Amino acid sequence: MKRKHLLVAVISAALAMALAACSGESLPSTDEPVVVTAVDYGFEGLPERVKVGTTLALENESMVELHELVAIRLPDDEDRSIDDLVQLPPDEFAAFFPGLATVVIAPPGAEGFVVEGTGTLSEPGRYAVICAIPTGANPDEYLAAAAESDGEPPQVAGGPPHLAMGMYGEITVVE
Ligand SMILES: [Cu+2]
Repeated sequence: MKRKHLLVAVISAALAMALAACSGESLPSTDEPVVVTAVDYGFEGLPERVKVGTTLALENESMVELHELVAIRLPDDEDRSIDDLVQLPPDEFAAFFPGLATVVIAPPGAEGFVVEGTGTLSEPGRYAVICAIPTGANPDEYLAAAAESDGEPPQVAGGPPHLAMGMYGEITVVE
């Protein structure tokens, strides 16, 4: 009899957990920043969905490359995939720049610091997340140029932007 009770309890608990998993997705808390890790060349730990008010932090695990996390809110009627969007010619992709929400930049092996916005995604919607640092750019040179460029993308020597190497993703921000 006791065994049976235990079994019922275990099954009920399992069922409750399964139901919880189905009904409410568990989104990260907005109390703490969600830490995204930059590697050569990609974002790790980028959540698919977050709540409004979530702050993104960036940690750069590369020992070579400077990385950034640029979050751009896409227009509501934009339904192309992020894979399609990053293939667009640069001048067409630039049409999304007015939706720029935040930029966090992180030197090699270091934590990031915010250079645009606050790191917080405060409007619901779909966001493209990209890194546009030129491949192989000298981190110090880039940071110095960025400090003087007044918000424009700094012009420094380097190869294609990291997003062309696959360093991009997307986040959906929900109420
Ligand atoms: Cu990068």
